[in-house]
Amino acid sequence: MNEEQRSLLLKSASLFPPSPGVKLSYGTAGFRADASILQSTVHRVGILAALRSLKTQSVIGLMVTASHNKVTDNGVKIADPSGGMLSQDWEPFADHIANARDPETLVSLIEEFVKKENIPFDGTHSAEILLGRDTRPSGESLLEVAKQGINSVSGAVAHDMGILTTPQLHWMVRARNKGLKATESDYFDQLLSSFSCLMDLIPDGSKINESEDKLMVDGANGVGGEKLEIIKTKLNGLVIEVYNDGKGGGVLNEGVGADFVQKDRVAPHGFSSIHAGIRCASLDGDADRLVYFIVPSNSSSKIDLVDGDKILSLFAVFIKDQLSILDEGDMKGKDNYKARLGVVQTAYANGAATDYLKQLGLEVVFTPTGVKYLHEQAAQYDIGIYFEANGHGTILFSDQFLCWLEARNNELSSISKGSEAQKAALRLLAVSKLINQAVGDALSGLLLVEAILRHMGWSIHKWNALYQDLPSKQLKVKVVDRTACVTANAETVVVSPPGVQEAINAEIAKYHQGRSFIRPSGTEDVIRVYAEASTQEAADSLANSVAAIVDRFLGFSSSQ
Ligand code: G16
Repeated sequence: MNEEQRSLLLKSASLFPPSPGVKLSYGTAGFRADASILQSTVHRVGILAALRSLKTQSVIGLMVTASHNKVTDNGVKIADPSGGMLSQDWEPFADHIANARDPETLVSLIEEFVKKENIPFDGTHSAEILLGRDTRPSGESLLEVAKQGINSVSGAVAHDMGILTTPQLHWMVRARNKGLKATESDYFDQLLSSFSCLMDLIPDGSKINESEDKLMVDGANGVGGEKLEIIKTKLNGLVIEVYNDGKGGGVLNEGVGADFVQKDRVAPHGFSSIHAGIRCASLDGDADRLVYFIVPSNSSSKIDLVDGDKILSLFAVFIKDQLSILDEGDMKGKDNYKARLGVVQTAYANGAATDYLKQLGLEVVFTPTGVKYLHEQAAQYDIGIYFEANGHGTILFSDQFLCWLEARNNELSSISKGSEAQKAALRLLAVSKLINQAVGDALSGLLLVEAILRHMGWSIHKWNALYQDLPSKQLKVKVVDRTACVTANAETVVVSPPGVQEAINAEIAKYHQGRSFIRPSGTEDVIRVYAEASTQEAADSLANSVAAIVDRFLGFSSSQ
């Protein structure tokens, strides 16, 4: 690093000193905390984004968002050249620089890392970073701070893409690095054209009941509702009404949004028994999660939740069907490519969902919570579908499979144009364009769900009846230090503190079909508890007992 660069970094970093006593870690989805203490972190992540771009010689994304967290929180995360999450080998460096106590320590950490990673940091290489933010009030000023971090690296250029959903920014980064068109209107065009292609390929006779036609969407008072308003008028054959679009004075994620709906099992603000039986969906604050639900006619009851597991199951059924149509057509063809289809879940997946997917004959694998883990695993297949129960997920297609599919479609269109096999190939190609392959995306996921329901001629009730969820309950417990809880085996076993897992096992043994696990949250300062059992009462009771164990071993009373 030359002197000029060093003094640029020192000067810029001295403007954003870290908040005393704050130690942050690049968690499940980047850094998250109360927005008031994030300036120094965001500035340093700006520097990190520039270094990542120099190292990969590709466009990198930086998103300012705290997704499902409360409105006063904010966060920052990096999108890698593929559009996916920051490579996990860089996370320790992210932690080190975020927690460096002064500009001098920060610069020596950078110097050391640049040398170790062999990053071209001599001012002769350029770096490019796309910046986005959600609608949080703190977003605009934090994004300016990120720009200052980026500008303190010579040769680095920041492009402010404005207010975006998180998945839009990831999509743009992926598109830019593939040399494709990458503006917001390109994103909308791709979604709209592939959706309309799927709608055009719906088999005759699978028309849905007209009264089922309307979709009510809860926009979480965030950016997703705003973007959905833009595209909904251009969707042929689908009527969407957006509630909680942020313009009516509601607060982001407060009593609204996918996280609230999925965890509390109640209808979001604005939804009542007048919506009973209608197909409803909910996005989270930055539109990277999607769940569906049915409001009960009796306002005191819980909603019927159609969660990420059911979305995964719907996608899996559809894709499996299309692959078998293609296979039948292929009997006559020369090339019999056997696509490997796999699904990825986490410990939060309802036991009934996993059983259902296995009964379909699918390969099901588990990873810890966090899209970065699921995504990596799904990329091992020709078609990998991953979903967390909370509504985060997408479908990945291998380049090799897509190449084969394109070729097969061309061949079929010359020998049997309009055949069922060719339609199946076209549908799969359309799915690969509609679904956001960079990261889970509530908007593109919603359009795919809608197109598949039309294709099947299914109502939300029929979809929901694919299998019946085992009753479950989620709780969160405030603890002294959540990092003291260490888990293994895709978060199903607690390895530390000693004795916790044995105590949980003893509780589980008391319940028929009982299952429970705990894990430290990566986005909030809590330990999460999940429990499942044969009745709701039993699941609630198991969750409460396990929460009491967490409190006993890790809670504030344990430290006295
Ligand atoms: C983020 C991650 C998700 C993960 C969630 C879990 O979601 O992107 O993959 O499921 O955190 O949060 P926690 O670790 O607190 O349970 P989001 O929507 O907040 O970005």
